[in-house]
Amino acid sequence: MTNNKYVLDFVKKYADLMTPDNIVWIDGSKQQKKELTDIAASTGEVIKLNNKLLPGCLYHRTAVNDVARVEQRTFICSRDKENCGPTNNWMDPQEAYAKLDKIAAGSMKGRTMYVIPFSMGKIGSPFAKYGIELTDSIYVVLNMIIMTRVSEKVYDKLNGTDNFVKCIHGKVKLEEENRYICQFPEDNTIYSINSGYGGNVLLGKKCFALRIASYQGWKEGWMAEHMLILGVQKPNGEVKYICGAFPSACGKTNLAMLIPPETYTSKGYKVFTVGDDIAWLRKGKGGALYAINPENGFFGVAPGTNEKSNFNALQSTRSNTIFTNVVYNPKNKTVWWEGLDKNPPSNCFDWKGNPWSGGMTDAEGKPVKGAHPNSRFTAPIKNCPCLSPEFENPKGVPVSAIIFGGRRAKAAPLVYEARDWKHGVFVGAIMASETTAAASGAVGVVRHDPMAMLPFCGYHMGDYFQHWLDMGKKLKVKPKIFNVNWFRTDDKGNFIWPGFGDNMRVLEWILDRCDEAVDAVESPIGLLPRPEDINIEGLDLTVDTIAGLLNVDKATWKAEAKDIEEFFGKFGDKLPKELTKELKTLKSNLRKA
Ligand code: SAT
Ligand code: MN
Repeated sequence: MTNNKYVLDFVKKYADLMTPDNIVWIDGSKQQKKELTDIAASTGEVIKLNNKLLPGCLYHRTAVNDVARVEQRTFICSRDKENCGPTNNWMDPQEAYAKLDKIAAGSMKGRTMYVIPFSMGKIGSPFAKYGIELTDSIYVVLNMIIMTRVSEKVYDKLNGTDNFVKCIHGKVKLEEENRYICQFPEDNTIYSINSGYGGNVLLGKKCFALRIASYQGWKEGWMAEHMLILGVQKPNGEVKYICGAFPSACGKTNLAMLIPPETYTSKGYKVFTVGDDIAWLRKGKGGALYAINPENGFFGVAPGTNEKSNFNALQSTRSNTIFTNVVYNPKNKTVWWEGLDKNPPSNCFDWKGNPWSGGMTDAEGKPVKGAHPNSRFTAPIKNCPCLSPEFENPKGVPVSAIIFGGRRAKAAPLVYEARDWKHGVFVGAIMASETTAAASGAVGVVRHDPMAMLPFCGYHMGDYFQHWLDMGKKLKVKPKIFNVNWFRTDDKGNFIWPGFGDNMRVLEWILDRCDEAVDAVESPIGLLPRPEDINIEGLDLTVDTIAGLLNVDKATWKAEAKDIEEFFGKFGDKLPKELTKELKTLKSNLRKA
């Protein structure tokens, strides 16, 4: 425990409001984790899985109405509405506290409140930020122990100050209509009620490490981004690091852990994972950009993960992992999800807890899915076979390239490079992607998602764009910026590019560009590879197919430019003039082309 006055006051304030029967201070010890697991197993909150096949693994189901982030119920409660910006929902902070307090009052009666001290980033690192989460869910405690560094050492690091993010979570009654995920950037506070789903309740993740941290980074001169971090080791032993921003459920985890095709591994190429979801970036040695992954685990999408698609992710889940909303097989106490293998089990229970067998169909003859499309695994990062030896480096890793990407059936080519940092910020700002099951709402609708931060930016996105431009001015060595799209489809709707490990072929071109080892060709939207410079050795594709994947269709991009203009219009005076200029350049390039 601690005698930090601010921590004690914080705990007391919410204990007085929510009136739990007990308060348990989480210390990060193995013993306490075991005790809590036993309690959760005895109440059915979790099921212990087969200790031989999946040692230390647990199974959990959320409520059926509580399976993804809820963006329409997520609020940025800045004092001035203007600072929230046009892309976030706003609530007045006083109104929000009053509203949530009223709903949460007395809600922990008969329950226990857990106090979780945690660090985002290695404890003591110059990047690290600390938080205390209050929750009435053991599932949340067990997940936080995997996803963050939970330890009493955090109290020492606070050194008697209130320099921690106050995170309040209560399940209350899991009511959809009273579900609120509120961020108070000026108060370093997060308040989340009526949910039990990961992204809404593991408050170190999106709420802190992106929404609150993006605001802190804006004020303090660094950046919090929705990015994976990977290292590519070349045959000469040199390792280069790449950060990649993609919307949720667009393959960040797969890219972060990719296994290069044989033509690369035989030459000695290797890929290392530093992070799969969040990067904190600062100017470091020599004026270069350095990145850390502030998390300590993976909260990955289960469906589609298998030996072939992502061997390293699957390996990461073989011990001490929590599976949420997948299929439970009571026969051998294991789990299954769509795409794990071609042998779905029988006599199981689906993510809703209903009897389920592989091959089951509904009244209309459609297959019944056993796992929810946004079902997840929470796995310790240390389990990852390709974890970078630099993962714990408190100074982070130097970033050579930044890639932006989304799911686009047509518009975006396989890869293109921004002409310079300013143009790169524009390329990130015009990102758009088809929506996925990671958030509630329609799936497959194209929406603007600048830098994949649309649901995660804790302040006005116009100021966020300006912050990107300002960071570029500060850096002496700027990473090159690229855009990729693995998801172009043919007329029948099939993906043209094989993706997964073969994305290494695109990374190679990107790294060659960083080393000035290959030329590029100008296009209206940026610099493109020559089709023959994408290595297709061992692939069932021709140079012509690559040329098609790199095609920039003028009519499509003219429509895109119109759409961007409309989107940019939302930001009014806060849109940096550099971006207006870049849009002008794009339009004039398209006219001239
Ligand atoms: O649900 S999370 O926000 O934690 C994961 C995601 O949507 O990227
Ligand atoms: Mn994410």
